[in-house]
Amino acid sequence: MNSALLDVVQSGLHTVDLGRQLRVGMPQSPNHPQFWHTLPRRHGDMVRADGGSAANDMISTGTHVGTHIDALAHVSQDGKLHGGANAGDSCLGGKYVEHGVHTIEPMLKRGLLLDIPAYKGLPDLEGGYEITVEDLQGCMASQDVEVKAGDVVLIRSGWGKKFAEGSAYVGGPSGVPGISEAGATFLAGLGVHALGADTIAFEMLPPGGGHAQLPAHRILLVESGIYIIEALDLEGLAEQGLHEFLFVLVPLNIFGATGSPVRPLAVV
Ligand code: UVW
Repeated sequence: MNSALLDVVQSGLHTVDLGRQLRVGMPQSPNHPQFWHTLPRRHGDMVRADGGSAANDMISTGTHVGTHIDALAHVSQDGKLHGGANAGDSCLGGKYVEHGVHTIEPMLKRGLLLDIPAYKGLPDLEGGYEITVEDLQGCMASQDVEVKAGDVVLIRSGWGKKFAEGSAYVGGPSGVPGISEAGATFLAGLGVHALGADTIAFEMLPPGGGHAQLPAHRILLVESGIYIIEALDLEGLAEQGLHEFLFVLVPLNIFGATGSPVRPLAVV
């Protein structure tokens, strides 16, 4: 092991878990198959001669459930995936060979938190609030951070506090705060590697509008090749005032999948 790296590890690293716990009944987008977890074999069902037994469980889940990453294959526009590939032709035997989640390299990147409510002096943002380019620029200036090409930028709205409230987190009548077309275009122009947020669909959902239109998904996944990470827990970073960190994320290597549950870490 590289001795400088060993020194860093031995000196002790502080990590913040940015992933949500996966639990049956947790809030999730109505667009995706529900998370389910069962225990087909309990202790005692098969007991070995020495008295030992093993419990084994099983999960069934959409890949865009809990904290997760969207692969570029997740969204098409007018039948085309990122780079112009025909979405129909790219799906071979039910697997997106070209832009599936297996094509996402493990991420060890500079991570930045843009804490929008802290910048605006609010406890959190209202449902349906569109985070503007001015908000993003003002927040960067107030935090004294400059977004650079290759960064992973996490946008906090404060909406993540509603995760424990179940359906309130999903939005519905209230909508959900987030960036929209202008914010996505601005951030894509900075050359970021991935963007994330503490909400269910990353981008602003208008009140009552559900997931009818997702312009930021189109701009990021289809037009720009930028990954999206959703349903992050950003409260720990905000509470500790951590705005810059090593961002670590490893998607499950599921061949041809459109996304993957993840448990990202911020390391400082
Ligand atoms: C939404 O529900 C829109 O999330 P995802 O981007 O994972 O489909």
